[in-house]
Amino acid sequence: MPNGYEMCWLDYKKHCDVDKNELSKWFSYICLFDPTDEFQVVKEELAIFVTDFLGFRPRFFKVFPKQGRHVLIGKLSDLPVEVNLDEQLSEEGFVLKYVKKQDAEFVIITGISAAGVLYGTFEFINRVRVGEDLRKLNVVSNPKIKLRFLNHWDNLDGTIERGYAGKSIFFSNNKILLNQRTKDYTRLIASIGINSVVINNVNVRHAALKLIEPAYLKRLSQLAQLFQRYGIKLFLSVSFASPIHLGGLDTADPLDERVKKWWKEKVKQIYDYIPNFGGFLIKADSEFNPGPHMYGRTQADGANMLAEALEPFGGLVIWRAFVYNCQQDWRDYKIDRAKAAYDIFKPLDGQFADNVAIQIKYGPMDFQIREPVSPLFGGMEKTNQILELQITQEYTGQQIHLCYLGTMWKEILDFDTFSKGNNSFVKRIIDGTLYGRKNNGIAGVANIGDDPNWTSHDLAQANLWTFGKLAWDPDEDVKKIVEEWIKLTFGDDELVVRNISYMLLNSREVYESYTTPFGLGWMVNPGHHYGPNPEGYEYSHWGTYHRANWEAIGVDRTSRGTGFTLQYHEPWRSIYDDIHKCPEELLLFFHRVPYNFKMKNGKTLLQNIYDLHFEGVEKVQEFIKLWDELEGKIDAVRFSRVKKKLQLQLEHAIEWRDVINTYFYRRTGIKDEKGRKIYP
Ligand code: GCW
Repeated sequence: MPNGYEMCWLDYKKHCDVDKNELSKWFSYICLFDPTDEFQVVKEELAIFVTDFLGFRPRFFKVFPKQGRHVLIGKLSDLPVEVNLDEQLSEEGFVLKYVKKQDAEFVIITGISAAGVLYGTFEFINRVRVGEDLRKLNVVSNPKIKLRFLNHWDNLDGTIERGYAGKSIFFSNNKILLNQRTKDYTRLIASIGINSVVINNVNVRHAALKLIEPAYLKRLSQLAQLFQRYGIKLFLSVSFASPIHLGGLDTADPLDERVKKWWKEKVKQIYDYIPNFGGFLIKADSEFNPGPHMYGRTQADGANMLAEALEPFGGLVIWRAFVYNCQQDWRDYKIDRAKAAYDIFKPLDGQFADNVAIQIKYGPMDFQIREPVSPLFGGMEKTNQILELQITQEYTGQQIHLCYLGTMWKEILDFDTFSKGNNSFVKRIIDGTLYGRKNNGIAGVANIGDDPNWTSHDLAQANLWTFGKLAWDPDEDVKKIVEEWIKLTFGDDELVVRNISYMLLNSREVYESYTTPFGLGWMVNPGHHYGPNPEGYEYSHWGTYHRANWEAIGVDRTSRGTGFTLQYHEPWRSIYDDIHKCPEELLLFFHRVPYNFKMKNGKTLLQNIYDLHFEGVEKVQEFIKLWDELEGKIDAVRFSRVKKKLQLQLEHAIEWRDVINTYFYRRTGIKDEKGRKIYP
């Protein structure tokens, strides 16, 4: 750890069982065709890799060799050999290919752009590390999703909203950090194909309001340059009320000419400093942030005004759909927070400018461990859409609990909205194919901080890795993604791969089982959102109620209740509407259900809740057993770090189990059939 932190899957010293002598033959002579000098970072990466992995410094040549084995790198148009492609290459895509030419053998890394070649280099390194036969290399890979975003919720004082892995790597004491770690961060995320980054919190407060002032723009331009070398664009979260805070205006009304003019000048100034600036991410009219509703204008009025300012420079407006009334009265049974985003945005479909994309949280509420997929995805055919996921584990165990999210994300991506008949999957909306739109994407709220291992829980690195992999290719198999990560991170010992992949792939269901059941959500301590509190949000203004009484629980969101189910296309509308057809894992999201309701396994709802909570704790015990089997097979530092997390998880899972079971027992007076300990 020369710099005081580790490099996750990019630690090239960790390795699988490969013949390094054989491999060295390929790397002693690397041919790099780089007429416009764009491949500095490719060279650097290969140099780090060969030095750390094979133990010598590679040399780079521009002369085409006639014999021997070589790595050959360059843009497709610059290569001295012809590469036949089975598939068309897109701008960021790459090719890895073995070619034999007379007495020489080559593994070729190529693409159309420098970014493509860089992605190819990372992929090539990964394949070498897991021992793939280089003579069989034949890969054409194009990213399916255009905008692959990380959103950081970092504040300028160095804190991170919903961050569980230390302090910000971007900001400290209201200053922008730019150091070796920034560069290594950039390497890490470029290696998983991220091409867009928002570095600051969507809640733009205090010093962050001034990020778009010259005092910060200068340094931001250096950061943007670093990002650019790795194919990444810098975006900023800005306040909709900036014309008031920074421009001295008395309004931020998007239709006011002075406001429009102010933004146009501001955007021009930003591009003077940062010519490749990506654009703005906006949280407007949401949780006390200003927005167009304050002036009686629509979300489209607000977004389009900014879009007009950014358009001449090719900039984008990423506008969040997380708009709802957070000042609700719990006594009001008519209003349903789940309906808000659709109600507000659906009528505006078709009104947003082409350089606006609406960023939609995966579920209609807020990143719970189980929610239905937001109906808004199927509701806006004429609008660019970005799917927002939370990599940081706000409601999913805060990087204390093992909770691998790839399995959940896969379900979301594979969800069929039926908006244009069968196969109208979310992944086909955000890859642009279903609605034929251009500026679509996927965004993950980052789970990293300045902890030595970046994510606090070592196994939470798998979430970041998986996010990148699914953003590149939402059709990729999660099991494969997980196994590759394990091999690159912990090596390829069979037991290591088997146990860790079992733990990861089952962890979401396990976490779900001992926390809130059947899509109910919440039940957490208010504010920090950690630990069980069955009525933590029951009488608050946030609109997140379960309304448990002595005989039933859940909110009726059917056509007979709040009408939320009507926002879905058929057949979902009818399926969710019917208590007997509704997928059971979402039962309490859609229905108000008596505790003695018979579920498909013949047991009552309540007995299922009890059972799941007991079983969940047992599964955590099993995880600990599986982890213990790996002692000595992975390094002691990470072994014991994860062990400690698992022990804490067990302790806290027991707390969840007992609090939730006791809550229901006290509400209902119904005993556990199996007579296990529930506190009276
Ligand atoms: O879930 C809530 C979080 C807030 C967050 C907000 C959002 C950044 O508790 O911390 O604010 O969502 O997504 O805007």
